[in-house]
Amino acid sequence: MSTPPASPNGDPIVAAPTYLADISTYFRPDDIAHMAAKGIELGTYDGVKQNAFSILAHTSPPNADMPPDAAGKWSANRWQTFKNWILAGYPIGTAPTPVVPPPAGAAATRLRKDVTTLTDAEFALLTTAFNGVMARDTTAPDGYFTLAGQHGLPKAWCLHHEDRFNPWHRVYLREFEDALRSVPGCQDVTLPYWDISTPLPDRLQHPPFDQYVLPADPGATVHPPVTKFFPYTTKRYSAAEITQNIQDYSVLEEIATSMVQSLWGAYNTNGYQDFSIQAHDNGHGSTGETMGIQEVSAFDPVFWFFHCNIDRLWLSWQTRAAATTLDGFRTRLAGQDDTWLKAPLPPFTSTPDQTIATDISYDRLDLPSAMEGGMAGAMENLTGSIDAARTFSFRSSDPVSVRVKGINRLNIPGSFIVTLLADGEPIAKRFFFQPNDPQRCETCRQHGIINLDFRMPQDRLVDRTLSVRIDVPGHSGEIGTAFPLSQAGNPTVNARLLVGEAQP
Ligand SMILES: [Cu+2]
Repeated sequence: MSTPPASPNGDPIVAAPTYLADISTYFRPDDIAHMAAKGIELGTYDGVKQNAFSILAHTSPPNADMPPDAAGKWSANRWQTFKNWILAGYPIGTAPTPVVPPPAGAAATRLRKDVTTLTDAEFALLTTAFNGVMARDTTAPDGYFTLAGQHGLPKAWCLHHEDRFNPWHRVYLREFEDALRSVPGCQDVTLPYWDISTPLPDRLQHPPFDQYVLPADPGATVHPPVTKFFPYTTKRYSAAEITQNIQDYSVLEEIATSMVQSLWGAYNTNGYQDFSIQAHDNGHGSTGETMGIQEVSAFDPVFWFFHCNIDRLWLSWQTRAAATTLDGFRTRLAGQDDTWLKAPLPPFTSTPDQTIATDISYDRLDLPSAMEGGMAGAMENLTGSIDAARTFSFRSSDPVSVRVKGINRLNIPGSFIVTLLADGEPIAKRFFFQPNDPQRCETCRQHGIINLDFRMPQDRLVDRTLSVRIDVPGHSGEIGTAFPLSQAGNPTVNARLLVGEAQP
């Protein structure tokens, strides 16, 4: 695998380069931003392919005029690799799974598996580990009650709907996994995942994974105290209901859309994490009443398996996007603010930049084969549009992107559901996951105005009257009175066709 060096002078010639493993790392965020200003897209597979011969001409040593700075000039080897890529027919490839050596003295890389594929012996050990952590005292720092309480009540450290969402949860899962491994005999246990594209595994429907009875009041120590969660037993939907909800909330479509994003994006800007966060929120809302309530969601044991899958999906995207190293990851920011990479992840001591290259691995990543269906491995870049100088088209098969924009979530008391209606009939819905009192949550206040994106075939929208409804489950009944839009910031609805390159 290749990691972009500080200077390209040390590049070896790669005989069979691919876009994801090699070529995509050659364009620095500054290069991408600089050329984007001139209408040349270097941050995507399609953009680099379209401009390949021009890039070759401008980067040719020793008289290259691009990149403009001397330090960034391509070596003869890099230039030859780029030429090899053109000659090979622009292969996209799949970036290799990173092999990160474990820290000195540490155990081998942790391999996390699909919970349904654990052997009976492995599953028995996992059960022992969960029982062990759950049996610890409510005040033990490595006990289940304390660990789950870091997410919602009473600590509410969790970060959602912002850049640090995926990094924070990666560290959190590791801390939980460390606790499982501290149970005697369980030192090799790793946290498995529930692949949400498959039904809720039977293994998660029996003790100790089916529910958790809170042994103490998680709201007693907050100010003012929150009294509604004690006594409390976590509640989950049936496996059949979950499957239906996942479909109704378009969770798998949102995951698929997240995977083809070429940029990381910022929250509320199209990019990987925007769709990843939406898929996450909708997955929470699909899984259970408890999973839909931020204050207590982490107490439901399914939370850990669900989030392990979210982390697996993130690593899948990182791998597809050649973003498993910090340098590679930075190219996916394409000039956006990166100060968050050094921001804290309380209560943990690590920072987001330290979570990018991880020694966690998974038995399976979601890597659609680049060969299958030709362009299946291509990524889309929605932050821009297509140059007018190129040809483009609207195809009747292209989906429409509908954005419900400007929802003031701070006035909404808890997680809520936004339903899109056509001629008064619901055609799509999205779940938004947040605390019951978002005004008191600092990160919620910083991102108080939010957008929700829907994608759907044009024929579901054309010639129909669109409207939006907001419901707050647990308040005035699930299908009860809608939340007044005037109190939710009077959101607007924007629809646009996704413009495609004209096919030759
Ligand atoms: Cu979550």
